[in-house]
Amino acid sequence: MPVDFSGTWNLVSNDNFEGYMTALGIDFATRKIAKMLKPQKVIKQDGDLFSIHTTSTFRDYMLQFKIGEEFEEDNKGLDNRKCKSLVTWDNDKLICVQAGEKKNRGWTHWLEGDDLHLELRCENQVCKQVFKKA
Ligand code: VLZ
Repeated sequence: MPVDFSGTWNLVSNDNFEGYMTALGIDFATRKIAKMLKPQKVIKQDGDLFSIHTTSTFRDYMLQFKIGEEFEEDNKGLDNRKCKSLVTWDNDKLICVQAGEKKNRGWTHWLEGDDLHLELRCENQVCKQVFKKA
């Protein structure tokens, strides 16, 4: 296993979350609230099994998956569009492809020093988030 993402992580920067949410078709009022949030991620990594729990004062999102095993993702509370998701390793990066109605949808997690990085992609928009260990 290349790296361990396990832990509780607090958002410290969030670049172009607005663009990402707009690409997902999130309405204006929801975007206004969501872009003020400082979500926390609780990641549990046990071999090939992961859970990523993103929590905030407004909404929570829970994801569980196994590396290399495609699953149906409902994106409940986000854009509510179903997609087929697949998470794989690319060296020390965790890459998720979310195949569905939206082109180029997915995300990448990696560690840089003590920080957790996340790139969220949808269509031509890229959101860049950085988290620090709680
Ligand atoms: O994260 O795909 O760590 O799912 C934001 C909740 C959750 C705040 C964003 C409410 C999920 C937003 C990002 C209302 C529109 C994401 C994956 C990678 C795991």
